[in-house]
Amino acid sequence: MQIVGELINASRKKIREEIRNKDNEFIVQVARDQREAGANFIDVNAGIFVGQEGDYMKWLVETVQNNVDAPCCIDSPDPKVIEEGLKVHKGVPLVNSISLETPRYDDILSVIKGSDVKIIALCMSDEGMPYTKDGRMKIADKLVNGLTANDVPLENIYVDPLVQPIGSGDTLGLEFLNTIEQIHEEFEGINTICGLSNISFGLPKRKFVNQAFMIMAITKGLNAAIMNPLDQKMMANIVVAEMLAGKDEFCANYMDAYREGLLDA
Ligand code: THG
Repeated sequence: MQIVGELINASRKKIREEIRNKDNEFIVQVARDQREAGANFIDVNAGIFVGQEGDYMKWLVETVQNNVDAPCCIDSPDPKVIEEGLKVHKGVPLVNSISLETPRYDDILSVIKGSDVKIIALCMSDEGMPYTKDGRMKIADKLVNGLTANDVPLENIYVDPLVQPIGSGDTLGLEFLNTIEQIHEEFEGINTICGLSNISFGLPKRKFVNQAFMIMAITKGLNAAIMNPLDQKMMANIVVAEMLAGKDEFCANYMDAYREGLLDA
């Protein structure tokens, strides 16, 4: 599982204040904690700062990368903001995200064309959010084919079928899970990703819902997630579920995690 630490997101009250204050120390600590807990990418999102989002994005990428050795997940629907983040980013970032919406599709494509970035392909179009597997696959097919036609290799594409709250429809969990399965069947070597905690929106005790959903998604082949890596039970579940799903030769990762005390949560 490739883990994208979600905590540096301006929709969170404390983070919003510390971004507004440009409090280096606080942001660096949140980045460092997530990295040490096992995050492979640090998500940075300044989405609520309309008009200044690009400036804050630049500051976030620099602040994180000057202090923590990790690539960022540059999280914005605005191509201009992504461009600002890319200007200062070192190494290979994860761009979050392209979708089929106009003009986002063309604009993001022109920002990333010719570079070797990794990119999230979000299953959203001008018709809005798809609810069924078929609706999601129609968008996913167009996005993946469009990206590969523009020389983005499958290994750099992360399809996000868009997790929607289970509280808003009984079958939304299954439609998502079946989409993950079909994407891996159709495109060998591609990645799938999601904003995991969307599933539990509006429910109490969200951690349990998120943890169970992660295990179910691993059985369908999910191999990346935007999530809270500081949830130790979640991190332990991932190691176990991947072993049980046949992704851990000789149980080596499981035994490493055991020795490192990661299964004591
Ligand atoms: N897909 C893609 N990108 C995404 C999402 C997605 N980026 C944003 C989001 N969804 C994933 N990131 C977060 C970040 C933080 C929180 C949830 C998702 C979070 N939520 C608490 C809540 O909702 O209760 C906030 C509480 C607080 O203020 O701390 O922390 O789906 N490609």
